[in-house]
Amino acid sequence: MSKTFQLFIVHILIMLSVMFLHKDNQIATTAINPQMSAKKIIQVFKLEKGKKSSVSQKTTKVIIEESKEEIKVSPTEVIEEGKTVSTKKTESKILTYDIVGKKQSFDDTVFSDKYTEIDGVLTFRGNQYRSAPSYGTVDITEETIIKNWEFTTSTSSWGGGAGWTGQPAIVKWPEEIKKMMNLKPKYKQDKYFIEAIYASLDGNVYFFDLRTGQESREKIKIGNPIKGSISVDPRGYPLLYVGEGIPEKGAFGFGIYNLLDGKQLYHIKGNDKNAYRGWGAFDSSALIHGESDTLVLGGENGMLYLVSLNTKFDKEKKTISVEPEITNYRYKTSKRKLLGIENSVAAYKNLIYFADNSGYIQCFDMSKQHPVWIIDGKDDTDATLVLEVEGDTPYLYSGNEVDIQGTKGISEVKKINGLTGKIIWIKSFECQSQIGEHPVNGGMLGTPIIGKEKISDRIIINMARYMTFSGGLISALDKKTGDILWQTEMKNYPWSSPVDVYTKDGKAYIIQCNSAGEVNLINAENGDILHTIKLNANIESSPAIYKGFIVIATRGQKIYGLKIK
Ligand SMILES: [Ca+2]
Ligand SMILES: [Ca+2]
Repeated sequence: MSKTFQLFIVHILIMLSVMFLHKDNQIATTAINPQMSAKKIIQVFKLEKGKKSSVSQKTTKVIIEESKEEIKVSPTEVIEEGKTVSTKKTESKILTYDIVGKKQSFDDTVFSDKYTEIDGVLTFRGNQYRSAPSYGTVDITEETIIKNWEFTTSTSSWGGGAGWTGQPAIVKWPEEIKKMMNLKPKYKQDKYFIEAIYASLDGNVYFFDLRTGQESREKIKIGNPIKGSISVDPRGYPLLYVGEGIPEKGAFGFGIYNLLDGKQLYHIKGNDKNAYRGWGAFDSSALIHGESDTLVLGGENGMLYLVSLNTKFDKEKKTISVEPEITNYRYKTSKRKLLGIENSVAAYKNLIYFADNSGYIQCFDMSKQHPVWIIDGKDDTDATLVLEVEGDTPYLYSGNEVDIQGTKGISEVKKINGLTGKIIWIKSFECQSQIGEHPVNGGMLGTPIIGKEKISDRIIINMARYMTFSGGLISALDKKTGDILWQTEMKNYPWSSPVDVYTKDGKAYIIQCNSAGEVNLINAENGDILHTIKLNANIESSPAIYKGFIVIATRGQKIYGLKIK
């Protein structure tokens, strides 16, 4: 490449980012959020000549001054150098924090676009953006759902089947790994074998042949009921990560399991002297950054976990071990003081995103180990944030529950600039809630869909207890404006996340389950319900889908294998 051409490319890039940021700014001035005060945005663009590399570095400075807004978005400097995002510590007075545990560097933990090296759905919503709950395309001719198989779990104090978020993993193992594991012999030889792995409220993790529902190996007895969603190592290593939801038997926390023999390799106790809260559950589904051998996880004790796994996988000897070293980010907020991360953290490069029971949404820089921004999400926010990169900027979508607000309130769906915390738009939905000793909250508990292919202009969200006590809503919102493109009301509410599937031509369908045990197939272009089948009980958990094969559990002790036709 000639120097002139390089400069030309750099200029084009800068022009594009100027246009993009200005566009962002324009949207902000017409934002629907009534609480937003006038903002002054100063943008400074500085061009630096590349030192060694042929690619010039781009420096973008975004300073946001706010007069009245109660939560101050701090001046943020974003410098893109290769893969990492460089940030400044938030100046918000709402937050005090420190880093505890082992002092270690996570400079190499920079998530790339590709989450997993193997096929399948390996963590809650499939990737670090939490935007891939289905794998592969599907041929849809009849627009119906059929039941392939069902399996009955045992029970614990919390019953069986699965609860919220309760998404299974679906994995196509590499041949060499398959042969090492404790699978039943016939599956080791079967090159079409796909494994579905489901953690149950009964305290077990079950393994199935996706096509038949037959158990593909011995279950793993965790002991404590599991509410959250398991993760499988995205490197294809035989490692399983399981967060426990309810203390019932033995140590309570988060376990790492060896899938060669089903044995526990390591356990993190959730009730930790370093945590500000004693509740030790992990509903959050782990993210693994394979290259740097790092695990990232949210805890209901209020701490973010940054873990060097120190994995040793000897393929010759067929052994695997981990020796975790744990660093925690812990914080307190001055206003609402409810601690606990129940959502599964999202990641963009070195930035980690999560929300908490107080409703605060945060961006944390793993490299600098400081919070970058914090904003008020209005109310308890357990639904996992989803992320999409537009140009060079990650945007988040989040929605809150109706919980702290009382029996009636508003769920706000927000689009947020992931670099600055600036709110792009807000859309409000009136919902109800069951609060008190046995809460069954309304508002947003399902994780939104980031539309792709023919629905790439929209996100799909759902609402529990919408307008009425038991009602539900599923709706498509314009990514740019938050405008409602369609909305479909349901008699029964969804805690279960909607899942998007696509045909080879990019036509989009949605699977949406609800509290009456209904599984709906929905046309993603207009919200029409095309087909519904009814399972035996309330579905709180979120399905995972592999090439049209749906795996989903109910609160009624059942796990199902379904198929879209
Ligand atoms: Ca919560
Ligand atoms: Ca809640």
